[in-house]
Amino acid sequence: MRLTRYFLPVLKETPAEAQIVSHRLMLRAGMIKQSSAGIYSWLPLGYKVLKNIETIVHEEQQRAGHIPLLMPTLQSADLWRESGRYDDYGEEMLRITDRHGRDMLYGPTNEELVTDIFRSHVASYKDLPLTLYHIQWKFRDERRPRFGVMRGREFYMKDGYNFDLTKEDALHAYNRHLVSYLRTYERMGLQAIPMRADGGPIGGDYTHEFLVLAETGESEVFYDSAVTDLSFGDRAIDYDDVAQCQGVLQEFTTKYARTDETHDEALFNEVPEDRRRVARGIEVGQIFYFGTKYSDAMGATVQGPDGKPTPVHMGSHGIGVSRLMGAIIEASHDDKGIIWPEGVTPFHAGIVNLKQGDAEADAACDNLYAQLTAMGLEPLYDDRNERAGGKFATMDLIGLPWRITVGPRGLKNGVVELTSRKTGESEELAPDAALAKIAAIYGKT
Ligand code: P5A
Repeated sequence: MRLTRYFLPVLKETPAEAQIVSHRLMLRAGMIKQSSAGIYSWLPLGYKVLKNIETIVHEEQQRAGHIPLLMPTLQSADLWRESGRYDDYGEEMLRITDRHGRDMLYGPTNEELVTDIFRSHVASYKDLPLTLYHIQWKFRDERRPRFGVMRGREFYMKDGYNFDLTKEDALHAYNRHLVSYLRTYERMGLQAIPMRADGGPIGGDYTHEFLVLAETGESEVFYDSAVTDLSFGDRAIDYDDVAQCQGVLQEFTTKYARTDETHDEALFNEVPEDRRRVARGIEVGQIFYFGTKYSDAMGATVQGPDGKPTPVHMGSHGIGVSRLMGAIIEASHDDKGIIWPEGVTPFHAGIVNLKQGDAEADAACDNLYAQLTAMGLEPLYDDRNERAGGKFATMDLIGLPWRITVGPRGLKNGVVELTSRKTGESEELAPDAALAKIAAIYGKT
C-alpha cells in the first residue's frame, strides 16, 4: 500500500478522553473512531489488525478440531426465557422489540442459540464430541464502557461451545481449549496466564480466565511468580490425546494464580513469600465447564449408548478478539508509539523514501515494494512529499516491526537502512540483503 493512496488519519494531538496508553495510541494511529459510548468504527489500519487477530484465532481453533459457523447478532428472547437468563441478565442486555412486537435482544453471548441448533440437529451420542464456534459481534450494555476497545459495549468475541456425552469428555474439551488458547496468545506475542476465576452470569464453577499482566488491567490478580516462567512454545500437541492435554492443563494451572473473586489468602500464603505477587491483568479470554445447565433447561439430549435420552455436558469458551488489540498494545509500545509483534502487524514492513521525487530513490523504493509484494508480504510505502522526521514519526507511531529507509546518499554506496522498531537498531545493507532478511523473518525463504 502506498501511503498517498491509503486512509490513515493519524492525530497530532493526544486525545484528552483516552485514559490508557492503548486507547490513546489506537486513536492517534487512526485505527478506531468512537461512534458512541463503547461503540467504535474500525478504520482501515485497526480493521487490518483485527482481521489478523481473527485469523490466528480461527487457525488455532481449527487446529484443535473445532468447527466454525456463524450465528446472528440478534436473538429471540424466547430462547433466553427457556434458560431463565432473560430475566437474570439484567441491564447489560440490550433488549429490542421488532415491528410485530416480538422481544429480541442483541446477543451478549450464545449459549442458548447454539444449544437450540444442537437440539434441532443432533440426536445420537454417535455424533459427539462436537465443538462449534464463531467469531461475532456481541453487545453488553456495560455500565462503564471505558479504555477504548478494552471494555466496549459492542465488541468482537470468539465464542465456542462443546457438546459431550460425559463429564470426562467435556473436561477434555475444556483442556483442549486451554491448550489452543495458550498457543493463540503466544502467536500474538502475549503471555496470558490461566487463573482460577468465577463463573458469573455464564455459570459453572470450573472456569479459568486468561490474563495478560498490565498495570492498566481491570482485574486484580494474585499469583506465584513461577507461573510467568511457563511458556507453551512450539511443542507438538495432539489434541485427541487426552493425557497430553490434561498434562498441559496441570503444568499451567497447578501453581497459584487466581483472580480476586476466587482468591484464597490461606492458600496464597503457602506460596514462598518472595514469589507472591499481587498485580493487575487484562482478561483476554475465559473458559467454562458448566455441565448440563443449558441442556437440562432447554432439553438438549442425545440418545445414549443405552438407548435412553441423556443430557449433554457442555462448556463455553471465549476470546476477546477486539480487546486483544488493546492488550497487545498495552504489552508492546514505547513513548513513540505501538510496536506490533510480527504475528499481527498490519503491514510487514514500512518503506520510507527520504527524497520523494529523486529518480533513483523512487526507483529503489518501487523495486523494494514490488519484491516484497512478490514474496507475499505487504509493505506500507510512505511516498508522501514530507520531511524525513515526519515520516519516521508516523512509522514509529503505527509500529510496523521493520522499516527500510531509502535515500540518495545511501544508494550511492549501494545500501539502504533496515531498522527494527523493537530495538531501534539499524543496519546498512544492500537492498537485496535487506529483502532477504525480511523474507527470513516472515518465513518466506
Ligand atoms: C464464553 C464464550 C463468555 O461470554 N460465553 C461464550 C462465555 N465469557 S466472557 O468471559 O464473558 O467473555 C469472553 C471474553 O470476551 C471479552 N469481553 C469483552 N471485550 C471487550 N469489551 C467487553 N465489554 C467485554 N466483555 C467480555 C473478554 O476478553 C472475555 O474474556
